[in-house]
Amino acid sequence: MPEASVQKKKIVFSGIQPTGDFTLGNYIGAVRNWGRMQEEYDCVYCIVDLHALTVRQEPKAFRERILSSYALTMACGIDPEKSILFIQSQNPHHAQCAWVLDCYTQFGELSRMTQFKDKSAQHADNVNAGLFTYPSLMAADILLYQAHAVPVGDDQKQHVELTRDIATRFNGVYGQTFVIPESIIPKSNEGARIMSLQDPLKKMSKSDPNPKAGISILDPPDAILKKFRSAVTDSEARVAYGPGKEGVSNLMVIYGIFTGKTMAEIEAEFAGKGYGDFKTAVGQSVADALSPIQDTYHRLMADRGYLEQCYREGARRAMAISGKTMDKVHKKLGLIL
Ligand code: ATP
Ligand code: LTN
Repeated sequence: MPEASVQKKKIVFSGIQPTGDFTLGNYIGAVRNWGRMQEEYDCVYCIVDLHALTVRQEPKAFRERILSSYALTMACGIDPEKSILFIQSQNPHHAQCAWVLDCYTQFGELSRMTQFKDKSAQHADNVNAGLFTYPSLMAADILLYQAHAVPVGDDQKQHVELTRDIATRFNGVYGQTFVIPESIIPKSNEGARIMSLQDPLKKMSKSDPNPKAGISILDPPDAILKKFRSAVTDSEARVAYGPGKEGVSNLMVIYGIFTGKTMAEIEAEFAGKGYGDFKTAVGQSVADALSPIQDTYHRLMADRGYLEQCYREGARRAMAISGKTMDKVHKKLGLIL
C-alpha cells in the first residue's frame, strides 16, 4: 500500500452554541464548511451547551434548543456516522480539562479577548466568571481531540490564537502533550464575517434582538425575501464590492456563495440595474439554498429516537478520544490515575 494511503487523516474540531436558530452567518462562516471537510479530515463537531450557560437560559427552552441545534447541524450536512457529532455537556472531560487549562491561562490574556469585552457590555448585569474563562473551555474542547484544524468564522480567530498559546505553554512545561491547532477561516469575500442586514458594520449574530438583522436558516422564503429587500445598503444604486459599500458588499458575498459567481461577475450581472433586482436575486438564492436544509431539519426533529441514538453514540465516541488526552494530562501534572 502506498505510504500516503496509510497515513492518518488530520483532525478537525469545531463547535457552535445552542443560543438560537443558526443564522446565515453561522452557516456560511462555519457549519457549511464543516460539512465540506468530512472527507479529507477526521472531524469532531460539538454543540457547546456549556458555553451557552454564560448567558442565562430558561431550562425547558434550553433543552429543546440543544436538541434542535443538534438536528440543525445534521441538516447542514454533518453526517453523524462520518464525523463525531456530540453535545459538550455529555462528555465530562471538557469541564475537567477546562479547569486544568484555567490554571495555565493568564488573567491578562482573558481580559484582552474582544468577545469578553463585547459580551460583558451586552450583559452588564451578569458579567460572570464563566464569561471570563469561556476561552479556556474552548481551548479544552479543541485540545482534548488533538485537533490540527479549527474551522470558524473570523470572530473566533482570537480564541484559537489563545488556545495555541495555552497549548504551547503547557507543552513547554510538561513536554509534548497537545497538538497546536490552526484556525481555518474563509476569505473575506467568501464569508469570514457575514454582517447584519440592518447594520453592515456589525456581525450577523444569533442573539441580535432585531429580527430583521439576521436570516435564520429556518426562515420561510417570504421572510427571507422581505429581510433582504429591507437590507441597509447605500444611496448610490451601484452594485460594487469594496470599502465604503459594506452593505452591498455583504449581499454580494452571500450571493456569490450560493451562485458560485465571483464579485466581478456579480458586478457585471447587475450593472445599470437598481438595488431592487439585486436584493430580490440575493434573497431568492438564499431561500433556494436553505429549502432542502429546512426539509431535512423538520424530518429529523420528528424522529427524536434517532436523534437520541446519534447524540449518545457521538458522546461515546468523543469520550473514547478525550479520555486518552485527559489521562495524559493528569499523568503529566502528577495527579494519581
Ligand atoms: P451568539 O450571538 O450567541 O454569540 P453567534 O451567532 O455569534 O452566537 P456562535 O455560536 O458564537 O454564533 O458561533 C458559531 C460559529 O459561527 C463560529 O465559528 C463563528 O465564528 C461563526 N459565526 C458567527 N457569526 C458569524 C458571522 N456573522 N459570519 C461568519 N461566521 C460567523
Ligand atoms: N466560541 C465559539 C464556539 C466554540 C468553539 C469551540 C468553536 C466553543 N468551543 C471549539 C471552535 C472550537 C463561538 O463560536 N462563539
